[in-house]
Amino acid sequence: MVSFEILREIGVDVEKYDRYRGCGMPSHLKEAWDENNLLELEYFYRVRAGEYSRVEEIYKAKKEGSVVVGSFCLFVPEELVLAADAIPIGLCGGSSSSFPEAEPILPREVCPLIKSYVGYKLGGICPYFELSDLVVGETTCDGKTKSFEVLNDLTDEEIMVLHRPNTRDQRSREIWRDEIHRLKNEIEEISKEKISKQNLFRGWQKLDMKKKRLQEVMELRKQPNPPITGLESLMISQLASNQNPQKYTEKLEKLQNALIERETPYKDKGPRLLITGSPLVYPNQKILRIAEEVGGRVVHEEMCTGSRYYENQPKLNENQTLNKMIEVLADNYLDIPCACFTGDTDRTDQLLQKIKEFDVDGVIHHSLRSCDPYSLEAYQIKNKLKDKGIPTLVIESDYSKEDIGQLKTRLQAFIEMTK
Ligand code: BJ8
Repeated sequence: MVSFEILREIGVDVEKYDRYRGCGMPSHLKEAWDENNLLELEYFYRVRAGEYSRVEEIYKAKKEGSVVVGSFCLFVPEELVLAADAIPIGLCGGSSSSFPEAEPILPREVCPLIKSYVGYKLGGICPYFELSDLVVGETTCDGKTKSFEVLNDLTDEEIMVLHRPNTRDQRSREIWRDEIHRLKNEIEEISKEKISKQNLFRGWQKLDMKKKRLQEVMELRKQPNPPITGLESLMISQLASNQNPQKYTEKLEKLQNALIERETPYKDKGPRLLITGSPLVYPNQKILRIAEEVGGRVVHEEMCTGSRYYENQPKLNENQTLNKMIEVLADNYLDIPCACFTGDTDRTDQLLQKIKEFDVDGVIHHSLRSCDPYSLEAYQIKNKLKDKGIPTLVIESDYSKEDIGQLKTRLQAFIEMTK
């Protein structure tokens, strides 16, 4: 556990932090651990329970001159941050415990993810926010875009906003490459480190190792009897963007070896499910947890806290110029299959490919309440999957407990139908 002295020193409101931190080990995970414990999963459970925090490690690194770059979205390339020997960190945004801080300011119906991170910052509750020397936002959905203005107005946080185009045509690619150059310049300025092609390549290598390992672990779920549950997998993916890359990769390696020997923890052969849509940000596991509690086996998460994070890694090589590397990086990031794009928004083909690879019986399309990009694409995706004979359940939810009963009923009925 991190000491309150450190938290106080970095600017966290310790009293609120203590009151609001709701990220301890929830009972469903404790039960899962008691039933299926595997030594190689212990690290992930402990991080999930808030027992191992990175605050102290980052605090010490900062004392030695490192800088921290916080972000909320996959569109911010961690490679550039690592290239400057800086620390990339995903910021808090998955819990309703910070809502009371944001509610007096934001409209009632705003997306819970946005309400959550705005609340974390306004309340001074997220230590990673307070440790960040640079916070990078992005123009993805309108809610996020405007929320950074609110934070800029109400806090002393200077948020750099990356202008992500809404399409992927050539003109948009040029604009986006310029934006990535702008980010590189900003990181160089705050870190006082010049990003050379050598250190960009090294930064990329670190990340590539981590993402490849994560992908290999997740692909073990293609087996008829997956050696790891959806709940365990989500817990691991949710931690991917804020753990020490080297340590996380080592833990994944050990886990991968252990999973090769492990028998499936699933007691029943329930339908194999794929979940797609808005991200399930730590510690939110509601939908996936219920889907497995009522008998489903979630074998793939097509979301930013899932395969969008580790798939389609850019391929850099040492013979490329720095400009070429940045171009490859930028193009690759622009290809992240987020529903915020228009023009080629049809993500159905990619989903169909995954449905085949993971032998999926049914799809859960999840959107966070008030999330327009995902709730609007749901109709399109459901119809197209229906034409291919894939049952799809469209669910809208938030961070509250109020809809648990209703979700159980709907997921149970869906699983029965899929069987
Ligand atoms: S790359 S999915 S992390 S934008 S849920 S705030 S879209 S209203 S999170 Fe996302 Fe980047 Fe895309 Fe991934 Fe808006 Fe929807 Fe809220 Fe969202």
